[in-house]
Amino acid sequence: MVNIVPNNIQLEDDRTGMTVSILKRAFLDNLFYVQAKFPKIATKNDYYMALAYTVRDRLVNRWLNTERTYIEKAPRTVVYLSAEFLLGPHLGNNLISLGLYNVAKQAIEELGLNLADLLEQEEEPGLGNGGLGRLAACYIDSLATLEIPAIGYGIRYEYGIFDQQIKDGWQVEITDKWLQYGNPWEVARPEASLEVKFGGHTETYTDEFDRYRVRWVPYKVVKGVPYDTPILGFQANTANTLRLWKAEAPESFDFEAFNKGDYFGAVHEKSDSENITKVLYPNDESYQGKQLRLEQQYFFVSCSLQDAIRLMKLQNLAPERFHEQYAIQLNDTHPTIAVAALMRLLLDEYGFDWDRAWNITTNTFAYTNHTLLPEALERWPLEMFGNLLPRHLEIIYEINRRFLDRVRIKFPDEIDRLRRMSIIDESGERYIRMAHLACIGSHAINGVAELHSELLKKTILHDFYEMYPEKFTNVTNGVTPRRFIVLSNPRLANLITDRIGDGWIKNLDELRKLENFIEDSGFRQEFAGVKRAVKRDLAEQIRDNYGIDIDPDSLFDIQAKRIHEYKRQHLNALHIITLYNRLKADPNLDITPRTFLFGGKAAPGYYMAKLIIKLINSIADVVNHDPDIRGRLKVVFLKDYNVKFAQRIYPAADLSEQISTAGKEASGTGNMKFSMNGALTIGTLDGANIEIREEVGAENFFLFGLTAEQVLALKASGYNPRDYYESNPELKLAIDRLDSGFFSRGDGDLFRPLLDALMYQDDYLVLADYASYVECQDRVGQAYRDSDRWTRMSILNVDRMGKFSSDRSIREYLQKIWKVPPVEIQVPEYTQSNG
Ligand code: GL7
Repeated sequence: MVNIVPNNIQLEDDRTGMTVSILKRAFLDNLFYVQAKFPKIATKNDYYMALAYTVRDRLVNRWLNTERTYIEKAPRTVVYLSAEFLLGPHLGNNLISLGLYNVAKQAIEELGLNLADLLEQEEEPGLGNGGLGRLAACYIDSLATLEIPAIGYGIRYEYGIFDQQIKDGWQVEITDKWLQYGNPWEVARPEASLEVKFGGHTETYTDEFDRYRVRWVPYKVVKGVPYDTPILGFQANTANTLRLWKAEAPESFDFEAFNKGDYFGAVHEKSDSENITKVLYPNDESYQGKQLRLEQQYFFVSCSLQDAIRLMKLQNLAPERFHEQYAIQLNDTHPTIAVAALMRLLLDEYGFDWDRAWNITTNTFAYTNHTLLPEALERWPLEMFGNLLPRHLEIIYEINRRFLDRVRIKFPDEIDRLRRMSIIDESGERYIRMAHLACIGSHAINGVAELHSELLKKTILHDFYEMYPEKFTNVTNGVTPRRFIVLSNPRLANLITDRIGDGWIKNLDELRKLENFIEDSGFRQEFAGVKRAVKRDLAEQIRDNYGIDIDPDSLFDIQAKRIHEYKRQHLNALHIITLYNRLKADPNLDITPRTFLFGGKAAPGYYMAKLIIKLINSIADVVNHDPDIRGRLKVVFLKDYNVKFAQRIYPAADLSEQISTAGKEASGTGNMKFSMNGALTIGTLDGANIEIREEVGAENFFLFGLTAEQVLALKASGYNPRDYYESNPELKLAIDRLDSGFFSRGDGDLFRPLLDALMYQDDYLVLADYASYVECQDRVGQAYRDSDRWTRMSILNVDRMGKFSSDRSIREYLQKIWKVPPVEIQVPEYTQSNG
């Protein structure tokens, strides 16, 4: 582990010191006083908890001083509103940020324990589905590291993303009880609870100044209880807060109902309220128009806005300065109800007139779009929406009325444009279109990679681009190198630091200094040695967990991400079948040995994605056991892919599969994490792949497939997937073998739905891209044989990843959208009188 000696931190005493002996003492104290265990009877989890509290104790001083500074100085603040934060385990990350990793390791070892074991013990907070939620986690890491005043607001789901098991090759979902052994990183703040209203109706009245006002009379009220988690910057004193809201009933009993004898009803209502934050919706890139989901969204948004205003009161700031105080980012449309919610607060609770309220609102919000997939664009049935949020519906009508007046003026006589742009979709059953509300209520709109931002302007948000071209911008995604290199790949981090110092961790562009070492064969050997060692570790883990032997010298070809047809895990599968078929035809064929690893969850209701998992496992069954193959191909579907496991996967990859249909993957972020760890990419010109290829150089990237434009043109010209099947013998054989039941013990029907979709529809152009993909994979196989050349390409991938640090993304948001300056946090010595 890189030994980072904090040079600007002054808060050691005999309780919170950072030396080995003080840490040992503190650890044992926490085991005794917090976990109430002697070492003799302590479980591994007790030890984990004791260490977690020991680390947390060393964070609190920074955290409280950050909070205090923000209250005293009232600096402009970023608010990141996100329904998902896919944080991953905290312990290792906090050890690194504090510069405590090596000392803690030694302390733990001197106590006869093993740090890796304790790190493994942590249940990760899986409060997100995939890239979008993980992005939010990377962004709050960078905000703290860059010393930006920021608050993350979200939902404290009692059950995060489900745990995935595989039974007979199929995915089975298990509830994620991540809180069952306690969460040492959060602090409940019940004293700061707030109330959220739902349902009911509105009334008008005239206030004491004879003004017409509206009052919302709700049907029910739910309590929002904040749980705070410190988010510590790397080598910084800033510890920002992630505040997640839990729903509770306002009173433990409804006494009226109780007195009437309806005990059951009263208790039932309590559990009803608590349902709101019970579980994360496990859909990625699609929404279900479920009322509970809308309740979740409104619940956390309402709590967060009220909380932000309350903080302003503590800072002696009036609500009319809201937009000066806060830059609020809407992480996709999930929190977009905030536009109407802030309007309602300003109009109804604070008595502002419309124009003033609207000016504040639109200057506050900015909207990030994360997908072009139509099935992900949130729309709420109007009636459901109105029943749940009657006052917000009225406000949305008024926003829409005023907005359409402006459209009419800018584009006279264009009825169809009005229909297209209206917040209300009236083409059939009526819906509220959340993306339209987000565009109208925000002063900035961005996509998450260059191509994606361009496509937004050309396609789904084209009308809004014509209406407000000045609002549109791009901010290409980034990922934190702290978690995804320093923590997950310590061998690589040490090698880099050994050559260029540790400045790269905070300034990833410094990785370019590695180029000076590319002609140094000693360096290249060490670099290759790191990869080999990491692959060996993973191979060992796979042997222990799956009983499958994989060859660490084979090419590790990895696709790890949510399972989705547009991400085309089945294209990868067709390639595996093709290699298998070649070996069956000629068992002595000289091919590059490969290990294909897959990881990823399917949305529980997404049948085709689940069938793809079954397909991969079925292929694995045949390929791994066929003696003709002689171990030259291995296929493993790694169950329960999550952040913790991702941290092991990225460092071990030789080849990163980024093979989505061009135009479908908004950005991707796994692509960046793989590349940072020295994997070469096989990819389409999609999302951030394009920018990765620009950075690393075309010669260090394996490109294949149709471009986004060609995809559209092919579809427009009448795409017939069967033609590709008929004209490509290898493709035909691969599909025929699936169709014949060869990979499913004779059951020719098993994969029929998937094959039918490919042969008759193929929305994602799997067959159209097959030949190009296989040809490109052949080049990959060849290239891997020249291991020195491969190592050079791999080094250049690491070297040129500076752009993809989330620090760069955050700087762009700050510059283009948020305009929030950093605030340095002073941390005085801890003394009893502090506070
Ligand atoms: C996503 C995109 O699919 C992904 O390409 C992007 O990297 C990520 C973060 O911007 O956002 N959009 C989306 O709805 N999900 C994503 O992961 C779930």
